[in-house]
Amino acid sequence: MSEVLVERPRDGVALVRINRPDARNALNGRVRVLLAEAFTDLGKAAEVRAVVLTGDQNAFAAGADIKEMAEAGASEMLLRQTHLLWQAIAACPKPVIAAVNGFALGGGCELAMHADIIVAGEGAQFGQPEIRVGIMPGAGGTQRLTRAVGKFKAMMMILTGKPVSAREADAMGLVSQVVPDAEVLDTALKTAESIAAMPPVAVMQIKEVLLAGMDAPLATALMLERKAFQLLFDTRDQKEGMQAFIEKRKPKYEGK
Ligand code: CO8
Repeated sequence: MSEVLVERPRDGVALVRINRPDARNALNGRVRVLLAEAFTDLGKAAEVRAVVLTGDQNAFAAGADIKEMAEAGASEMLLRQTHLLWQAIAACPKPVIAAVNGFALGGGCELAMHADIIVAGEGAQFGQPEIRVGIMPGAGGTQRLTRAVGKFKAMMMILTGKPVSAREADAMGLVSQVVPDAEVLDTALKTAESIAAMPPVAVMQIKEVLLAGMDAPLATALMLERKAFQLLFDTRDQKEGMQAFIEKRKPKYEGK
């Protein structure tokens, strides 16, 4: 069976499942290629409006595959060009919801942070333990984690390698929602389904502006927001949404 499974469990929703249970879903090269391909395809598929990314009950992903890196040299790591594979996930224009049970460590925590929303089970653990195997985060951990939780929590996690519980992650702003372990996937799918029912152009503009704006000066970010807001007035879905409100009926969005 493939190490990454792609399903369409609900209307407008794709489910991407990492499937290496015997290795705690460690991200080997093959998994990363398959994830990049899946997100590239789903990003282009018009009928897909939201994506849920998950692992299994024990692990979302326990990091990059240590056995594949242990003997590598610096130039070999450079030539693997893995940042291009991560970029394919980051560039997905559709909202991505990480459904996290169990371990989200190292590259697994970084993968979860590529998502737009993180639903965590009560037993989930988030951490950047790379320091314990002689390295440091290499797929955005020093940057995305710091942007999410601030310098002091990020330094604590990355310098000690100690994982935090789902509740601690929630308190520091690293996850969107904590639910009982058994409800993680269903909660993520329901959230994806509700986003999939929203006007898709507005959804994509919100994701693009929010992420691009985080890295821009405030005035530039506000301009990005204004332009995207204005652009939406050229969509049929804006006319439909407002007309439906006025006529007190449910809107029917077309994605145009
Ligand atoms: N890589 C390779 N194999 C792994 C990994 C991993 N990250 N994690 C678990 N496994 C394997 C184990 O080796 C074991 O295999 P085997 O049965 O053949 O011995 C199997 O999965 C089950 O693991 P455990 O027996 O250890 O299971 P436990 O439930 O007792 O423990 C843990 C689970 C706590 C997750 C433990 O396995 C662990 O500590 N794993 C390593 C976590 C870690 O250090 N992650 C960071 C890796 S480095 C990284 O992610 C760098 C990212 C940089 C970006 C990428 C750029 C290329």
